Amino acid sequence: MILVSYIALGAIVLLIAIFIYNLILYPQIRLNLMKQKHGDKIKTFFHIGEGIFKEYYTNLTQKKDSVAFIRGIHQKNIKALAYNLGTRICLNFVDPELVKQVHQNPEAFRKNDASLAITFLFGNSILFAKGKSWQRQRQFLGKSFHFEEIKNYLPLIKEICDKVFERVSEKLTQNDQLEINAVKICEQVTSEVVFRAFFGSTTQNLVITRQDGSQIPIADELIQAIMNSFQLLKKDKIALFKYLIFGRNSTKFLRTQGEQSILNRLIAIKESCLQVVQQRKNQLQNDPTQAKKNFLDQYLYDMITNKQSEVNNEEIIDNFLGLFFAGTDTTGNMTGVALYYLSRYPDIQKQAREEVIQILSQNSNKRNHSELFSQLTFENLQNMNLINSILKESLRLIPPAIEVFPRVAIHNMKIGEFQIKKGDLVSTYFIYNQSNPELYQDPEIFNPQRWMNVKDSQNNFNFTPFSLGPRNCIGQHLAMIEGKCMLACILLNFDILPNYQQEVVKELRVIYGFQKDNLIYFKQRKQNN
Ligand SMILES: *[C@@H]1O[C@H](CO)[C@@H](O)[C@H](O)[C@H]1NC(C)=O
Ligand SMILES: *[C@@H]1O[C@H](CO)[C@@H](O)[C@H](O)[C@H]1NC(C)=O
Ligand SMILES: *[C@@H]1O[C@H](CO)[C@@H](O)[C@H](O)[C@H]1NC(C)=O
Ligand SMILES: *[C@@H]1O[C@H](CO)[C@@H](O)[C@H](O)[C@H]1NC(C)=O
Ligand SMILES: CC(=O)N[C@H]1CO[C@H](CO)[C@@H](O)[C@@H]1O
Repeated sequence: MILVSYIALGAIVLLIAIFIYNLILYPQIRLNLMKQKHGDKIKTFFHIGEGIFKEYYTNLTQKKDSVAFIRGIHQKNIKALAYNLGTRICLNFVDPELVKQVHQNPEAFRKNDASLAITFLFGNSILFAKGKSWQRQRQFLGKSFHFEEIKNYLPLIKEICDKVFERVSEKLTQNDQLEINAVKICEQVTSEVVFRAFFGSTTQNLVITRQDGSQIPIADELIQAIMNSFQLLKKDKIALFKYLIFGRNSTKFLRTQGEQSILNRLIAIKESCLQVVQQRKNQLQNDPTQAKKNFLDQYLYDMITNKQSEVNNEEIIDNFLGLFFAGTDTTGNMTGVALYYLSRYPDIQKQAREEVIQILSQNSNKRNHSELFSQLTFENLQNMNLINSILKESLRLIPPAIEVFPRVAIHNMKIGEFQIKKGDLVSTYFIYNQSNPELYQDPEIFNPQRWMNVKDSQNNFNFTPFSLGPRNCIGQHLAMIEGKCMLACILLNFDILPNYQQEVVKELRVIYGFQKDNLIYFKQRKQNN
C-alpha cells in the first residue's frame, strides 16, 4: 500500500517537474542562449506561459497600442525577435535575407494550429493546404482572382456600395450628422461582395437560426463565432490549457461548455452552407453548362464534369468560409482606418474628394454625384493615385495583419546564423519595417504623399501588408478595388468628421485595428459642388 502511494507520489512529482521544465526552464534557457550567442542581433522576450501576449497586453493598457513595443524597437543590426508562446519558442525575423529564406521555403514548415473556429471552419481550405493540394487549389482560385478577372467584379461592388451608402443617406435626412460605425458599414459591402462572388445571387439572404430561436445573417454569425472562439481562450482557462498542449486536437476530449456551445454554432454555419451547395449541385447536375462565373458554380462544374476532380463539398465550404473570413473583416478594417485618418486630416480629405470628382468628371459633363459614381470605370480607379496612397498609408500604419501566420518548423534547420529546432515557430513582423524610421521618415505620421511616386510593384519587400512569397494574400487586388470604390462613393456623398469623444485605442485581436468603431461622423454633402 505504502509503496503504491510512493510510486503515485513520485509520478506526480515527476509530471510536475516535467511541466515546470517545459513551461519555465526550457524556453528561458533557450532564449538566454540565443541572446548570448547573437548579442544585439536579437531581441528576446520571456514571460511565463503568456510569452509575447504579455507584451501586447501591457502595451495596450499602458500605451493604448498593443504593438507599442515594436514601434520603438528599431535598431540597425536587429535581425530577429525571439520569444516564447506557452512552452514553445518563436523566432520572428525582420532581416530581409532571412525573411526571404523563410518565405521561399514553404515546404520546410507547416502552418501552426489555429483556434477552434479557424481549424473547424477552414481546416480544409487553401489557407491550411500543403504541397500538391495547395498548388491545385491556388491554381483553381487564382484563375478567379487574376487581375483581369477582378475587373468583372466592379459592377457588383458599385451596386452594393450604392445600396449600403444610400441607406446612410436616408438616415441623414433626419439628422444633420450621424455617428458612423465605419468598419461595420464597410463590412456590409465587403461581406456581400464575397458572398455574391462566391455563391452568385442565389443566396443573398441566408440566415442562421440560433439555439434561442433568433435569426441572424450568416455573415454576422460567422464573424461573431470566430471572435467568440478567440475570447473563449481568454475566459475559459481549461480550454486555454488544453489548447496550449494539444493544439487543434484539444476540443476532441473533455469538452467544456464554452467549447461545445461554439462548436454547435460552427456546425450550424457549415450545415447551412452545405445545403446551398447541395441544392446548386442538384440543379447543375442536369445541365452543367448553366454554370456561372461564381466560385461555387466553377467548383461544382469541375466536380460534375471532371472525372478526376479532387474537389469535394468540404473543400468548397471551407474555402468559402476562409475567403469570407479573410476578405470581409480585413478589407472592412482597412477602409475603416482610412476613413478615420481622413476625418483627422481635412486637407487630405479635400484633396482626395477633388481627385475623385476630377477623374469622374472626365466621363461626362454630369455633376450629380450618384451619376458620377455610376459611371466609374476600372481605369478611373487605376488613376486615383491619392486614394490609392491613402489606403496604402493606412495599411502601413495599421496593418490588419501585423505578421505572417506563424509556421512550425518540420525539422531542425538553420536560417542564416540562427538555429531552429523542430517544432519551433517562425514568423515575420510586417509592422517592424512599416514603422521603421530608416525606411519611412517620421513613421508615426499619416502622410499619403510618401506613396504618390511609388509604383505599386516597387518596394514590395518593405511594405507587405498582404504578406509575401508564393503564399501571399490571394485577394489583395480585390481588396484594394473594394477599398477604393468605397472611399470614392463615401467622399462623393459625405463629409467625414472626427469624433473626439471616443478614445483612440489600437488593439491586436484576431486582427490589428481600432478598438472602437465609432471614431467618425458623416454629414451629407450637397449635390452640385
Ligand atoms: C510593453 O510591455 C512590456 C512588458 O510589460 C514593457 O516592458 C514595455 O516597456 C512596454 N513597451 C512600451 C513601449 O510601452
Ligand atoms: C524590411 O525592409 C527591407 C529593406 O527594404 C527588406 O529587404 C525586408 O525584406 C523587409 N522585411 C520585412 C519583414 O518585410
Ligand atoms: C492531433 O491528432 C492527429 C491524429 O489524430 C495527430 O496526427 C496530430 O499530431 C495531433 N496534433 C497535436 C498538436 O497533438
Ligand atoms: C441624380 O441623378 C439621378 C439619375 O439621373 C437621379 O435619380 C437623382 O434624383 C439625382 N439626384 C439629385 C440629388 O439631383
Ligand atoms: C477581427 C477584428 O479585430 N475586427 C475589428 C475591425 O475593426 C472593428 C472596429 O474597430 C473592431 O471592432 C473589430 O473587432
